[in-house]
Amino acid sequence: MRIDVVSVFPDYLAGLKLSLLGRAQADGLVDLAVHDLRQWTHDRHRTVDDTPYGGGPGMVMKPEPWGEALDAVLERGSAAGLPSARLVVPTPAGRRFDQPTAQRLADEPWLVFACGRYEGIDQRVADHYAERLPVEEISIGDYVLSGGEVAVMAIIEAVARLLPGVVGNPESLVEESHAPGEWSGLVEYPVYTKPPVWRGLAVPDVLLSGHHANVAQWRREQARRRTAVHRPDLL
Ligand code: 6GU
Repeated sequence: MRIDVVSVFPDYLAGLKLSLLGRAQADGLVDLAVHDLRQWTHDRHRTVDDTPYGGGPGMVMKPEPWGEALDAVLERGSAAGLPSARLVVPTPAGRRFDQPTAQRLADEPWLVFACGRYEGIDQRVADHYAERLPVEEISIGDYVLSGGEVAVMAIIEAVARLLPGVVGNPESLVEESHAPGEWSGLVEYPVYTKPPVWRGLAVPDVLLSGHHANVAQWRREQARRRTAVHRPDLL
């Protein structure tokens, strides 16, 4: 999968070079490029924002640098022979991101992320590109971040670990929270490792019993209990 990210804080995305995602890039499973939006400004102050039409607080990102940036990124990818891109615009006003959305994005060959800052990007940018390719405005939850960078990191991490070969043992994707299949609609059961007693707290006996059916039943009960307490909306 090819991923392009455009941001005024490209260094923010440096974390994507680490851990599982760093390995995925080294292995050639993910080809990730981060671009500085200010490359596509032409004034001395490298201006990317301006006051909102209609008044109100804050600043809005100007459309011209975004147009030049996205044209360049899309042109480069097409020239390299990539099939069509999907543009993702992170915004608290977007559609809520969830595991099915992560799976749907993981099935795409090429994702381009446009990270807004301030009060957001001039709406004409999303509207213009929607005439040229699929565009999705996505929110990662009901709270406000100062910019799209952290949201994009969350989305990319959720998407990349679904790509074949990125997670070493694909079975670990099966029983985790929000996974599709027999565990769908339940958050994950609690997990334990050695030692058997830590600070006076013992690992539940059933997990040491070696009785697989009882372990499976206990885990399902625990997943249901946790879901009822933490996420009654899922039941
Ligand atoms: Cl995608 N962006 C920003 N700035 N805030 C958010 C968000 C995105 N999702 C939730 N809050």
